[in-house]
Amino acid sequence: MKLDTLFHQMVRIRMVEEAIADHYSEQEMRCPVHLSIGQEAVAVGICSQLYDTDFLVSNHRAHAHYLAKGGSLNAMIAEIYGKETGCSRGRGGSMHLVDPEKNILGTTPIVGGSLPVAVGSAFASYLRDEPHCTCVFFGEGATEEGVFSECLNFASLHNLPVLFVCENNFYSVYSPMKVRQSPKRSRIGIAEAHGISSFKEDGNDVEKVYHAGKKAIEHIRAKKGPYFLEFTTYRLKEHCGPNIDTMLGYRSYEEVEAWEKRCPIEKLKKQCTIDVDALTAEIKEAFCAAKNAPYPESAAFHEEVFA
Ligand SMILES: Cc1ncc(C[n+]2csc(CCOP(=O)(O)OP(=O)(O)O)c2C)c(N)n1
Ligand SMILES: [Mg+2]
Repeated sequence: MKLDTLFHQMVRIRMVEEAIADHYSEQEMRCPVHLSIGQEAVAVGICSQLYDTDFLVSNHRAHAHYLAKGGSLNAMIAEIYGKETGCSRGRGGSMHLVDPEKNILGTTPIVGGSLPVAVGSAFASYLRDEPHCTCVFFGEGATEEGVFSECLNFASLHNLPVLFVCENNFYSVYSPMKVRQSPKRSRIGIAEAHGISSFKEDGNDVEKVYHAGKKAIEHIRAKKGPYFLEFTTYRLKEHCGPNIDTMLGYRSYEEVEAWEKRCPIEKLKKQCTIDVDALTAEIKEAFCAAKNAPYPESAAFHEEVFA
């Protein structure tokens, strides 16, 4: 994989999310958005190695994962605008992204809730003797849920082809790690204790992510069982919404500034080139199409909604 290609993917995701942030105050997107600005390298470094036939499951902060796996940009933007042309027919919003053509099974906003979906998908591949890998992205907050251990245990027990990717951005909403997990608690240690091969890496360096991902995915494809990766990274915007939130005081200006300097895109700008105009045009078109698309018919609104 060429570095230019990885860079292109990261910039595309960044530009899409910046466009979402720019348009958000128009109040036409009637759903919350959790932006991945600052975290793009993890999504791109991993998904660039997945085949279309591999499965993806993700969480509330899923735009980057969905786009990096090849999910339709037009369908995602239309979904955020609540339109019938959206990937969940406008019923789900930003946190319910799905693209069956790319085996993006879905994104679920219940913290930890994507883990058993992914393990179930990997279990299906195992039962059918199919060679596909299932990759699941989750935050470090999800490792505090009981279902995390249950999923590791089940995946290890059955040697399932599942890649667990933990994006450790050090916060769950406004709560830093130090009020939630003992500093002695090791997430890769927990995976290891379940018999799962694990590795921790810098998630703001796309080449490092790529190489860690390559080793993990090769392991899974060789039927050696599940793999757990933890990447340290940082979200530069607020937990939910388009703004910066440093004024809230739960994290310092110095901390945010230090991570801005470690932005995965900035550090590659001198080495890589891309056609920004083509990306701008693609994104503009997606927003125009979404804005002009129809809302679901009110009589059909209950269709495909399970309640
Ligand atoms: C079971 C559950 N508890 C609480 C929430 C509210 N909530 C939404 S996102 C979030 C933070 C999760 O943090 P993390 O998993 O680290 O992901 P990040 O937002 O940092 O990407 C919380 C607590 C939820 N959606 N589901
Ligand atoms: Mg987090």
